[in-house]
Amino acid sequence: MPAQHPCIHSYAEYEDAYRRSVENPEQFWAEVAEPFTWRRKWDSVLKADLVGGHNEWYSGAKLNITENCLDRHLATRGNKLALIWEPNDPKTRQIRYTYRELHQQVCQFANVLLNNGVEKGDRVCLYMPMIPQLAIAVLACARIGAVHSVIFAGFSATAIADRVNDAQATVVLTSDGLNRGPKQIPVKRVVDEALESCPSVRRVIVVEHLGWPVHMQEGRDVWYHEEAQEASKSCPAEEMDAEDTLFILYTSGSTGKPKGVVHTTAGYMVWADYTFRNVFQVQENDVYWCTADIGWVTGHSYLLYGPLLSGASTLMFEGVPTYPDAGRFWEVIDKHGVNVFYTAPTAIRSLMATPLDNVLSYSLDSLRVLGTVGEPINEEAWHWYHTHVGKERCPIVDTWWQTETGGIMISGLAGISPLKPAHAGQPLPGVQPVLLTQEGQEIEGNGQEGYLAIKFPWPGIIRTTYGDHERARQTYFGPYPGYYFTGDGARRDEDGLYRIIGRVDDVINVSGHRFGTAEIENAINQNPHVVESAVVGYPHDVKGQGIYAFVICREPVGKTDAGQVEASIIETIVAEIGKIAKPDKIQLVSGLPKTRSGKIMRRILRKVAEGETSNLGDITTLLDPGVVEEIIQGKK
Ligand code: 6R9
Repeated sequence: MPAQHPCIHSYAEYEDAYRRSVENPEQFWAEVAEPFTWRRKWDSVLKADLVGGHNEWYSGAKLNITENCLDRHLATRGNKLALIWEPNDPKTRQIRYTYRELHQQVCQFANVLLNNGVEKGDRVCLYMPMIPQLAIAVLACARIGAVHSVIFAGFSATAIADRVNDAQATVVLTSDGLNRGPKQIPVKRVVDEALESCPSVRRVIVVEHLGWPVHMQEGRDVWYHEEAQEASKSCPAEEMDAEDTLFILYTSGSTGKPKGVVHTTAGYMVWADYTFRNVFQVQENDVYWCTADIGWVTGHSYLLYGPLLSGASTLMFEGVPTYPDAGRFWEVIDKHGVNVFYTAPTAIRSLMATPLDNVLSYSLDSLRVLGTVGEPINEEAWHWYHTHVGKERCPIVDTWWQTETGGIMISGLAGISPLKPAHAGQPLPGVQPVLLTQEGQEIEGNGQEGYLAIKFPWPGIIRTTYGDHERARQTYFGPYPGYYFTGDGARRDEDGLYRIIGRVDDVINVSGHRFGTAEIENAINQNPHVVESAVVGYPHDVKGQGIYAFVICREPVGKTDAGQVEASIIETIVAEIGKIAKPDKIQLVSGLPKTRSGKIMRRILRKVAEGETSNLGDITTLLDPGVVEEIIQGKK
């Protein structure tokens, strides 16, 4: 029998674990790590550095994360379902893999990678649909010590190329096409276009999914199913160092290009498992469903690694919440008897907007725990979720965390912590949040608001940004040396529960996806009509935040041409980043509000976008206050 992982069962146990994690973090995290499968134990639990950002956990330990996700469960859970796959079209075949079968699939895929020359430390980019082979391929990379970097399959060719080049990936995994609701998308074609500017890539492995004919480039492209014929279903796991890179995941920041967030092996593993089991309180026979795509961090930590590390049955869904109709989520829950359901506020808000019958016609009896992630959940959406989905019997865990934190940081523990709508709640053991003033003073006491920072490392903390540690240092550890800076603002209420207010930097959160305003502006500025642009977020009923772009064109644009120019700007953004970054509003302007030193005053643009033009604050420092009036007049 594998050693038992400690799990919190009551509020008193939470308080006790929290206290121990602060008083003696090294002993606490050594105990949590103990039951995993280690080839060699660590020399030191933690080397902390919240100034330079060089944090290390379990240094000297040797392990492979897939032995912990798969091999160690075989004796006790070999015939238990590990992965349940629900296709886009409810009438087509589901796929189910037991732990034993998933282990074989991962080994086989790992052998295909090895046979194609992939070595430990090589970067492999995955641009794939939400099909079992994506989960299998991610684990196959980890099995042989290759670094996986999953790129969400909605990004454009240019965005893929940026990421592949930054990671200097040698191999790309993709498929012939993907289903998204009623649409089919030729994924391989997008990859082909991207790879025209990616000299590092020497091999593309294509998984057949739609059965579409695709162009295969001689000497570079191979079919997975042909390669798999020769590949054995057993593959020893590569021995990895605790601090060897497990994956890179690109995420937007407030400046320039997305950065490659790096997570390493042991700390990430311990954190993903510990947070999963304690937050969701999953029971041995539960079916657990996280609706996130594996292209985002939530899919990494809570569709794949967390559940498999804990030996849970995890459901993976290929489709979208509204296909074939807006009852699909609830249909899937009834069909598979889902007990724990984890989704995003934006999905809840979009389903709330459809007739209530869509949800009321399903029993949802199996549900016991609900969760949300990605953005603040407004009270209305919280109550709808609690009443109509949870039938007032299921606790909701509102989980705050980030790509950079590797796993959940602030959240209730299901059925254990107090519930308060729109509040993430209390920190998990090991997490020491503080509120800072802009100058970096810690704000004491409850009923306070400030910049959210973390004052002690936790096992899942970002290790670096790929190829550029200085960027990580400046972004996360530079603003307030000695603290990890989150970029979020938060309020600590009278009871000490945290409510996340939103980003305090130039990051917009659209449907739970992060975009830097600079990133979208860079894309818009590629359009030949455009001289300059400024992008801000504004409140949006379904997406949380919408994208509002103010654009200055080269030539004055008449009313009749405006539509065409706007369409062309949208086309540019779709080509540079992808459809997910399409602005909700574009306003063509003749100037932008700038200070005398040439800085765009986004504060004013944000107010205009929010429609709050009666109180713009002090605009006397502007170079040309006249542009503000023009912008207000032209507001969409
Ligand atoms: C996991 C994930 C991180 C940003 C984060 C914050 C926002 C995430 C939230 C939340 C309020 C929650 N965010 N969860 N805001 N309540 N429960 O979403 O990672 O894509 O990196 O985004 O999302 O602003 O800083 P990521």
